[in-house]
Amino acid sequence: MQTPPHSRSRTLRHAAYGVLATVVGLAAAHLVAALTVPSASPVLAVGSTVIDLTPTPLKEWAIRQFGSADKLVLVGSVTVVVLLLAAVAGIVAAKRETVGLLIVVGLAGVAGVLAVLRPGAGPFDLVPALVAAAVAATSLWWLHRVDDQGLTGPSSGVDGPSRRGVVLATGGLAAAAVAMGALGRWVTSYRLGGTDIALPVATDPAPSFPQGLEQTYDGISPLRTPTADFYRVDTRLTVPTVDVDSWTLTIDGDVDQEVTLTFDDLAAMRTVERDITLTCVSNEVGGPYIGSARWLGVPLADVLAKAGIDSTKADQILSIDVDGMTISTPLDVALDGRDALIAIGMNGEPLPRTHGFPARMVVPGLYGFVSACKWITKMTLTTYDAEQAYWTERDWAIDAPIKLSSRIDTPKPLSDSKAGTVVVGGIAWAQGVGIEKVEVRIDGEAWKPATLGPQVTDDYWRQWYFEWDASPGQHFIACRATNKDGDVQSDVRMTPFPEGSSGLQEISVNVE
Ligand SMILES: Nc1nc2c(c(=O)[nH]1)N[C@H]1C(S)=C(S)[C@@H](COP(=O)(O)O)O[C@H]1N2
Ligand SMILES: [Mo]
Repeated sequence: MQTPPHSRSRTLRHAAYGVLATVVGLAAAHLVAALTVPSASPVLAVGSTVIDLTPTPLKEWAIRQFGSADKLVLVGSVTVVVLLLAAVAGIVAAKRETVGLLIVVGLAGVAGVLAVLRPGAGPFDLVPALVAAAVAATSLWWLHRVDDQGLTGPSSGVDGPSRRGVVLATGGLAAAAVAMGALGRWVTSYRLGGTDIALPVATDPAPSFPQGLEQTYDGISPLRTPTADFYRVDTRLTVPTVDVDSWTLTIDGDVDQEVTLTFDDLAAMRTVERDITLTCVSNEVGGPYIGSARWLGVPLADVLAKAGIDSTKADQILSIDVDGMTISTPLDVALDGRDALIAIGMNGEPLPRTHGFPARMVVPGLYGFVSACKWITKMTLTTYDAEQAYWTERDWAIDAPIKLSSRIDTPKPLSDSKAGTVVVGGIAWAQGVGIEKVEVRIDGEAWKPATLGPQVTDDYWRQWYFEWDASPGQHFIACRATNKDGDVQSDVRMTPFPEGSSGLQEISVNVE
């Protein structure tokens, strides 16, 4: 049996009502989320959950297929599925209004549940979904009233419902959706500084990343530091908000010609992906100011070459951030072949604002205060005699290689453990050289070798663990690292000032 044409157009019309009502609801929710909890916007909450649940091989496939557009493809697919269901809701609502409305509310409900289940979410994360449900259901209900009125009202005719009424209602709702969506986007980018830029696919990608020991042994730092947990050290009280469209990076001073690059210029250059461990000079032995990430960036040498530095007399790169903060880097060290980068990506995302959006320097093997300039906007080729950076003026060292060191992550100092096998574990680092060996010492006795975790790169920390047969009582645990050159971590205690701490970490624990 063939569907009569007017019935088919009626079905299509109601499907469109369902889609429109849902879009209006999502837009309203997006705006409310932008003003409260941006990540609780239904599309994002569902999208993030899908990303988290996507198995790694599928994720890697998507990244290979779509490159940096993978998130776009994902959010797009989620949207398509939601809108198909919304169309079904619209069609159902034409016959059984309550059921249709319930489907719309149910869709929003799923988003709400997912938003509340997100890590770190609170009850407020439910609000955008509630708004979506209310606005979408009300819109659909209202569209039905307009549609009915058109059908039975004075102007109804061969064309079906009052064209004017329906056109005005749908047009008005569509305009409201666009306005709320755009406003929500603007508010979010205003509040977050708009770091949602597309990154280039690395010309030279890093190899696949091994599984870390943290999968097996609780308490050891994850092999890759989640961006949200990455230590942050800078002189700022508030984080700079940089508009990527007007941001530029200038190379000047003792160069052949001054050069200014836009973000797009930079992103269009050869990009490399590198696993590198950053360390802060203020880290005490055993301290927290160390983190490891996968960085995407342009080799620093390529950036400097744009300005031409073959004949430079400079011995220093003086980096300047968007607020005039200065950080110096020894030029010969930066150019000695190590993977010095102007980084624009961290762990597969644009740099977060706290870590230097849109671009920062990363130099493996140098403490952050003489290399890792965040929010970088200028590199001046100059000499240490002519100009001094912020920390140089405060008498910190100018050439500050990261010292070979190690840290006990578990057990925690002064914690209680049960007698029997206790896993002692942590990390060790020797950027540029690599870790050869980590040893553990219990109660001042002989050093015993720990088992090392996977090797990532020599610029990356190494996890380790040691199975200790613990007897009741108070015990002291120490660790020390040896690098691939055979150098053993120094037991000479030095303070972070002026060139980084040294010494061995030794903790006391209680065994019951
Ligand atoms: N603009 C700017 N960049 C900066 C700093 C700063 O204060 N301002 N601090 C530096 C220091 S001391 C370190 S250890 C690293 C820390 O980088 P992170 O906050 O991304 O971990 O950034 C470096 N870059
Ligand atoms: Mo630092």
